[in-house]
Amino acid sequence: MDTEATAARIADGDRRALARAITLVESGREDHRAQAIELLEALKRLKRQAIRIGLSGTPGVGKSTFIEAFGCSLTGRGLKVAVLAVDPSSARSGGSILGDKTRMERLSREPGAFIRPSPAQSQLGGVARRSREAIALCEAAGFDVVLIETVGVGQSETVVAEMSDLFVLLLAPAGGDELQGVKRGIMEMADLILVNKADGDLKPAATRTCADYSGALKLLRKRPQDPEGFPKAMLVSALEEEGLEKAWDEMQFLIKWRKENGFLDTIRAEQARYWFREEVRQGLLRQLETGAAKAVMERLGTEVARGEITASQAARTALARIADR
Ligand SMILES: Nc1nc2c(ncn2[C@@H]2O[C@H](COP(=O)(O)OP(=O)(O)OP(=O)(O)O)[C@@H](O)[C@H]2O)c(=O)[nH]1
Ligand SMILES: [Mg+2]
Repeated sequence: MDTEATAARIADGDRRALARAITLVESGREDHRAQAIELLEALKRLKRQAIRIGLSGTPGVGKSTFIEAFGCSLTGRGLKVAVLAVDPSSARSGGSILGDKTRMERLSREPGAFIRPSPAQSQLGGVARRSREAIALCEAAGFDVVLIETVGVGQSETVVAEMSDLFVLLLAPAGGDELQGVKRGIMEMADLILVNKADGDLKPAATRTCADYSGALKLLRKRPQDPEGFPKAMLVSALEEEGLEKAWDEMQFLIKWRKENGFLDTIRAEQARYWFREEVRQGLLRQLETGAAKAVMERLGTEVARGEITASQAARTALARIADR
């Protein structure tokens, strides 16, 4: 691969070059990894930035419908929109969230839109790196907005929040008056809660749910990166395309405020530091999987089990030997 030429094509907004580069960052092969890193370094020089919006919600809340409608409203404003997915659960049928690209038929036909389904992968660490790098590629390709979708079933929200400028939680109207078992930790990550399906018969329930969450958000500890009134909860209907413009206005307001107050840069800097540490951690864990490391662990483990050596002493020896290699 000619890195400079590929970088130039991506910078030009060439979709095929972008798609191929994403395939490259998804690859686990050592030589591909080296090429990917070189390409990302070259593209970093462009210093292009998109608004990165993380979007999470449990299955069925309307993520696909929302992304389709919201994405189209953005392309309608002349913005270029990329949609990526973070899906740690390869157990899902087909192993890809945006496998339902057909359900985003309208958006996928928009010339200003780029939709990339997630590959079937199981390991969250690998998915996270691939997603971060795909975001960087989309930014270099000149997209204005990158939407990162994840299905809200566990740790994937944290992963997505750690690579977004803005984290949106999509909720459906609750049946009763109880909060929908949304974990406090996830609420604390949200910048904007959108209660979807605020239409037809569901409207009263949606309105109640929205009021409940507005109240709950006010009880959270105030974060320095938030202007007055944030995080906030709002009503939308992805199906009837209601509230989407308002949601976009709120997002823009928040981004602008954070930019002007220096938080956007500090958030990104902290995220970069987080991912650097995370990759080193992952790399060290992978070292444990090598044959030599396994042999050391096995041998010392046996000695510990036999009572010949203490666990602490064995751990110290193991770390020294593995780090030595
Ligand atoms: N009434 C109403 N129904 C909606 C709305 N948005 C989505 N739905 C419906 O809710 C169902 C699920 O919508 P999806 O967009 O597929 O939900 P999802 O979150 O992508 O679901 P998964 O991909 O399974 O995680 C579909 O039948 C949609 O038509 C809305 O604003 N109002
Ligand atoms: Mg979906």
